[in-house]
Amino acid sequence: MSSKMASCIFCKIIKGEIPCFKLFESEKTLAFLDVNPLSRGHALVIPKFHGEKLADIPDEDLSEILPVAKKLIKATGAVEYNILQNNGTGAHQVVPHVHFHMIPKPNQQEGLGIGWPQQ
Ligand code: DGP
Repeated sequence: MSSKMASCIFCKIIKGEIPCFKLFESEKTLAFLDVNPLSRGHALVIPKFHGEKLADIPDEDLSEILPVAKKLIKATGAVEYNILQNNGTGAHQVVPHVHFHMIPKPNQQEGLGIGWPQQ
């Protein structure tokens, strides 16, 4: 394991060393609530493969990302939303492990209810 991986906060979440509110997990993909949400339901969908930028991730490790983001946004009930992915500090990337933000427009989360956490 590289030292970058060992110190990566999202790799630690994947390994269960740091807690998260998990929304979806498969062999290649994890989705969980953002600790600092921009709106209720703000989630992160990440490949388990460690890479800093989108171009570092093999295509097969990205295959579930958008379908999972789509499922999550449907679960929130929001009709307007942003799917956002930052690459590089100049592009506002803070955590150096590829992640896609799924950000429902505030006050459109009528679907948030049973099974969806309060934030
Ligand atoms: P970015 O600027 O695209 O790198 O966004 C990183 C996001 O990651 C930011 O919205 C906060 C979130 N985040 C950082 N650390 C943690 C953590 O330990 N747990 C969770 N759930 N989210 C985190």
